[in-house]
Amino acid sequence: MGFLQAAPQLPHPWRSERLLHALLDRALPAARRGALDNDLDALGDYALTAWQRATTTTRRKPVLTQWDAWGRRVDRIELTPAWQEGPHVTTSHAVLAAGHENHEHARLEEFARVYLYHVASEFYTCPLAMTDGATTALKASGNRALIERAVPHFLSRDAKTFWLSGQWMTETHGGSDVSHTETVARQDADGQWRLHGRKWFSSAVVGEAALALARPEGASDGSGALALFYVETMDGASRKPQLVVDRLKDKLGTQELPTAEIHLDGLPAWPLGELSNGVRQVAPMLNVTRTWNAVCAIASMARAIALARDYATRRQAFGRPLIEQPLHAQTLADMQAEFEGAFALAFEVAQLLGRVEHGSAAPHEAALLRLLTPLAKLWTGKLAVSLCSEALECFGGGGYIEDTGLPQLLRDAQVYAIWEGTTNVLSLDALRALAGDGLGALHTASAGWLRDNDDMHASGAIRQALDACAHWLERHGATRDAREAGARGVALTLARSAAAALLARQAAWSSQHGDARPTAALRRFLAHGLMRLSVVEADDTRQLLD
Ligand code: MFK
Repeated sequence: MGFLQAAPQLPHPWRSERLLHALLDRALPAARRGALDNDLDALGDYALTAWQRATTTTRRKPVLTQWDAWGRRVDRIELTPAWQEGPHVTTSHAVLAAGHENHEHARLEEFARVYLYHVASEFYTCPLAMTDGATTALKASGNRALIERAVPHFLSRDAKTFWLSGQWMTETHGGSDVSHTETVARQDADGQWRLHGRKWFSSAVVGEAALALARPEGASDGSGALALFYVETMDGASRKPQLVVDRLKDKLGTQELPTAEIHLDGLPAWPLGELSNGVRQVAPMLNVTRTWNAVCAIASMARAIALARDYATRRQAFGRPLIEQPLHAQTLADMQAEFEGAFALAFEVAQLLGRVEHGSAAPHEAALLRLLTPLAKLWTGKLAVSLCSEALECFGGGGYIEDTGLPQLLRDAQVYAIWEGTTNVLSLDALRALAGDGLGALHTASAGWLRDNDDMHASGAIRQALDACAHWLERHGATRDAREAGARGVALTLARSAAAALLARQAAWSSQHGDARPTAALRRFLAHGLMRLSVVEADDTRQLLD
């Protein structure tokens, strides 16, 4: 046999994870930091084993069986091994429970686990995100009866009592604009609400509960008239007959995740609060799932870069390993710098969420969280696609071959920019946040993040980008079309500016601890530029689309 290329080896996802170690060392009190180690190490072991399994076994997809041999409707869904393990892994590592503990670092400790578990979970993290979001929305609703009934299950540390929750918003009319929601809530004579309608993307159909938007019978059109309901899907071991699984979606990626089209045929439901303003009531859930989206996006980037880096040490071309080829090394370092910025922003959102929920945030931090959540989601979603694509290219033809396990990274990454709101919808959400005090909060926060770093070039570039955004908003603020047309440019510029300031904070801390790599990441990130503002020329846009 001739030459055989050595396959890439995944380094231990926790022990080799420099950024997460440094972040936790900087952000957590020593006792809390020490207590996390075993848990994160075990999750790293799980992730490593899952990668080895994925590259040595045939990939499976979930299978829906709608009818049994005797003609009974059963809607049974067989899951992949990682999904079958999901409840045990989640509860034994207290992934969700950690995030709802009563201290300001709870969310950071939760998302450190999510980051390590995500890729191995085969997107079991999707329903976990929604369960976390449902918990948050229920708590925000103040509905004691529903909180007492559902939250102990959602936060259970025992797989036997653990429940997953879905988030049923999207219908055939669309997922971004829910104002045409057709699902109707009718009240029985005995006062029980029941949902009738069709939900078009249900990613937690194997779960035990869901939060669903529906229009109370007789309510007016539009999204303001929608109400938010809590439903349960199971009757003991069987799915309730009023919930029918029509089919599983055939998706580009996330193929282990059984996303379903479903019918609700009188499913019992309980309103969370008032019988309108359901979008406002579900917003806490959206913001939590968007944080998950950002953290999961950086987890995918980390995996792609780890494999590409390892391969670059094993693969020889033109007489030396790829890692010693200047242009290949340059490409990998560019990816690393962008990833470090995205990592810093996603985890800052996680930390802020924890502080705001715990009541220990500084006065500007609620507005900051409101702005950084869509920014982190939209930027990391896009970046995951481009970095995973670039990583595949690092393997040449091997990156295009299914059983290397690599193409799946790119297919899966595409989802981050779509679900929980597309890049454009999130850019418009950032405008909502900027209509409040988002920009002022970001100015205040950036000044704090830059305080310990004396890199005048970095602070100058960040201030210049923030001022350019403020100026752009002043100039286009009064014209809705112009403001919306340029929203993505503003959002990306703000995301990059925030990331650069966060990198500067980490660089200052790491330098004091003898590590110059974050400073190199900051320099490289700044060299890629912060400014992404759009030129808004409505006439050109019209002509180009004619
Ligand atoms: C592995 C990773 C895990 C990720 C989890 C994956 C789960 C995947 C499954 C899904 O994708 S589920 C579907 C997710 N769907 C979306 O994310 C919806 C995308 N569309 C939007 O976000 C639209 O902007 C929105 C539906 C919110 C538009 O609705 P409206 O009713 O036209 O919005 P409007 O009138 O601007 O806002 C209504 C209220 O909500 C306002 O408050 P007020 O009534 O007090 O004025 C808004 O300020 C508030 N609001 C909207 N978005 C908010 C928010 N408040 C806080 N945070 C937000 N993000």
